[in-house]
Amino acid sequence: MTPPSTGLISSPVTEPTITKAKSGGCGCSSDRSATVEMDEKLQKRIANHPCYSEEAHHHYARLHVAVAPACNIQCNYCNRKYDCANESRPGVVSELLTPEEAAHKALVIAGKIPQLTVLGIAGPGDPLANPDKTFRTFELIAEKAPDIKLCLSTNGLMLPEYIDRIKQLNIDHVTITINMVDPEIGAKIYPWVHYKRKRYRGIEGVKILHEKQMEGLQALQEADILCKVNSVMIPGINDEHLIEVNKVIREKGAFLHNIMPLISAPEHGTHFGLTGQRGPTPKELKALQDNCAGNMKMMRHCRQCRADAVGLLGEDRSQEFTKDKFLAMTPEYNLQQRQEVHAGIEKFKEELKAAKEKTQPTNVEMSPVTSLQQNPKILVAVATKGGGLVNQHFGHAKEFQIYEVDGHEAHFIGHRKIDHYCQGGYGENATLEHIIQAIADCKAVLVSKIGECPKEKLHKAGIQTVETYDVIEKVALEFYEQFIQE
Ligand code: CLF
Ligand code: SF4
Repeated sequence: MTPPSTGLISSPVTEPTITKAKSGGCGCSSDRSATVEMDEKLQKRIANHPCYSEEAHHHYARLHVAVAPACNIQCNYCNRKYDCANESRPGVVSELLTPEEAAHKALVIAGKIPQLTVLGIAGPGDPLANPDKTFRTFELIAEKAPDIKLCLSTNGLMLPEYIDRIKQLNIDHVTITINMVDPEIGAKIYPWVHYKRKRYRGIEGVKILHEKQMEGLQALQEADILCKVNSVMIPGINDEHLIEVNKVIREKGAFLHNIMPLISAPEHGTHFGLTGQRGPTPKELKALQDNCAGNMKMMRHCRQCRADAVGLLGEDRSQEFTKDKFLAMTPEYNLQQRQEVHAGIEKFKEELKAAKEKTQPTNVEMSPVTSLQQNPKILVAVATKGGGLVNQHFGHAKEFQIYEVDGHEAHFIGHRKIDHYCQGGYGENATLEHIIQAIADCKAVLVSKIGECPKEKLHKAGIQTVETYDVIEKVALEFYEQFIQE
């Protein structure tokens, strides 16, 4: 299998080396998310959008341009010194751009990172509270780079107002952040809403926000624009209520639901950070996502990225393209070259699919041991640079992708952010302890390479190591077979 020439993947597939840890209990108990049958047309609309398609996020990149500074509501998890926390990691500040600077940046990056397929506007405030800047940016991109998909993320307050403009500009993907469908609950999240030159406090403002969000959702459905809903999970406030939110948004035609954890730290200076409101644990988040998965398709690969994010979802290349740097670069946007790269990625995806199918136990004789057990589920952690492959050194990973494996299927359920183990070539003991804690519920870590010292410590913690360079699902299923037999 030859990976596409995107600079992402570059070594041969090798035989895996599985190194064992002492056995331990399995921390996983959730059901698989519902699979939604999609027609071909819909598949095509999401096939290269890294947020709307989990598969695409291994191969395609997105760019956010920070052109929208103002906001028209206040969320208790947001400090307005920083980027919009509805679509960004809290505590991050992006460099503000004019629409012209944003278009220049997009053309530079579309040339340098040809796997870039989507341009999103997600802040640093609310894009629709800055309609002139937002729509001017989209116009410039549509004119100069017609193959780039346009994406917008909003709190929804002004969505009904701009639906025609959105449709006219061919913006096919819109996200609304909906944290409640009950204004009583909303009053604990939003202290005020500024609508049509007037500030409304408490429940009065929340009712307006709720009404506009529902109208916006309906309008998107009628206009046949794909809608993703983001919800911030706030334990004790809207965690149980999000099940109701999930039902309502599904009925109103949302395509995808992305439940994100509240990130709240006192140093971010948000109301929730300062009052000690905690965020959910990974286990609580997964349980809620699993609970909602029977109703509709859930997004589990969100990275809560910055308003100026660049690259694949799991990587952050924004520092390579700061304003002083990208303004000095000449755009090298080349439609034909980009189409060739995308065709290469699609071919590679087909090869990956074929490789995965070959490993499916339906085509392979299942061992008697495996068929006797009722497919217990286990978790494995994967180090990957993208491309759907186990292809990253343990020491270089900034996050692990988590796969749930049951003997029939290995499927992505989330990611865990970690500190780099190798910093300046040295492994840090404290960092390793943190990594072990982060993946303590996993039975194995799948990596392209790992040093003897971390390997030994992982084994002591009950986590096996598999060293290989191959398709993630294939390696995970092979490991499962061996694990169960033992
Ligand atoms: Fe950006 Fe959002 Fe469009 Fe994606 S992000 S505007 S839909 S292109 Fe994606 Fe980032 Fe999560 Fe957003 S991973 S924060 S869901
Ligand atoms: Fe902050 Fe975004 Fe909420 Fe506005 S909508 S207050 S920018 S999190």
